[in-house]
Amino acid sequence: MSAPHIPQEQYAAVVEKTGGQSGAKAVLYKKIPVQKPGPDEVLVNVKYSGVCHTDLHAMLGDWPIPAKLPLVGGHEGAGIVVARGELVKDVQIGDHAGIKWLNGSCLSCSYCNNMDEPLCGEALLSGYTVDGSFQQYAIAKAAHVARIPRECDLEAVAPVLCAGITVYKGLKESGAKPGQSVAIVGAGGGLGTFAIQYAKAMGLNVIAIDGGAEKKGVCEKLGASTFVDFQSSKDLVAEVRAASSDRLGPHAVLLVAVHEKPFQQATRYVRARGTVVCIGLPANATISAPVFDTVVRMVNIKGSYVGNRADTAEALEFYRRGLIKVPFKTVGLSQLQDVYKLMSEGQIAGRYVVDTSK
Ligand code: 8ID
Ligand code: ZN
Repeated sequence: MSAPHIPQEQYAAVVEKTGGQSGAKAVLYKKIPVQKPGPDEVLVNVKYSGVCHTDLHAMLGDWPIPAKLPLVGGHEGAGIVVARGELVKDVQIGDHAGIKWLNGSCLSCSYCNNMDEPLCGEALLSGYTVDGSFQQYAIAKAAHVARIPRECDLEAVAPVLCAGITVYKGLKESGAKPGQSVAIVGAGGGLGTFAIQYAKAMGLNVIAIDGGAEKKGVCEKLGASTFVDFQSSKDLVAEVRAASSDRLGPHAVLLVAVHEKPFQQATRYVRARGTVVCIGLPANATISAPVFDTVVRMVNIKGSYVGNRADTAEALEFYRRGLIKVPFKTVGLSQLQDVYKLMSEGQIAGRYVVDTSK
């Protein structure tokens, strides 16, 4: 096979300044140079990339750690390997591969050794500390690049690379077992819709919480047994409790919303001995719960952060087996700004994917 042609320049969506408004011109669609992979890296010709709320947080400067500038965001990039460094042996030119949030890690610290590589102090983050997948050619460490099975459609599989992996890991962290109930908060959004599908595939009963008729329709279609509307509910805590089969509340709660309030509510409706898993990352938010209640109801509150390489392979395998189907819309990379606008207004049911060729 002849070596793929790699151009000198490519189109990318570039953020030059964080902390501004999500309005016009926050993202520039322009040509930038194509980088060369280092010895342990691969260059992926990104075909499609999902748009995660994390990309919007990065652009707005919502979080306490600074993003690189100028920044090419994106961490749900699905494409084809077109070049590799001289040390890379197990990824071939032509392989289908994914640029995910964890772009690289040291592979030798205590966290990496124990399969907790997202906790590595040297972790490189796609679309945050290194350029990500909102460009036609992106780099990742070969050890971390996701191996996408050939039969998976690159457009539809792209959002699995963050949304899918993250909620799959969160559900495992929740300890919920087949037949038990899980409440998914923010269920109509990107992570939420994937969470409904993974939870269903794992044999869980899903209580979906989000707002509005469109999200209700999507959540029910994906398999939620109950939808609780946070915008119109008179007593959300009572409604969520009542939705579990024995009315004692869900065994687990997956928080993927981008507001602080639901983080405070969840500890009130989770059942005794249940687990609240925090995944969403609203700006400047804290989580607090009454100590008395937490103790005497033995409530477990924890965080969950993306997934390791094994979680990545497992989440992709659920997708390959046809168990995960989530609605998505595709637009050109040049329209990323419009996607951010809809996202900041809470208007997206499911995920948006950008096509890097347009
Ligand atoms: O590893 C991680 N922990 C990780 C990985 C990936 C993403 C964390 N995240 C974070 C993102 O940074 C973001 O903060 O998860 C959050 C959700 O990302 P997303 O799913 O990409 O966002 P979205 O598509 O905008 O969905 C958010 C949903 O929350 C609903 C909205 O209506 C929307 O559907 N929502 C809100 I805002 N407030 C709500 C409330 N009070 C609510 N749903 C229920 N109750
Ligand atoms: Zn993400």
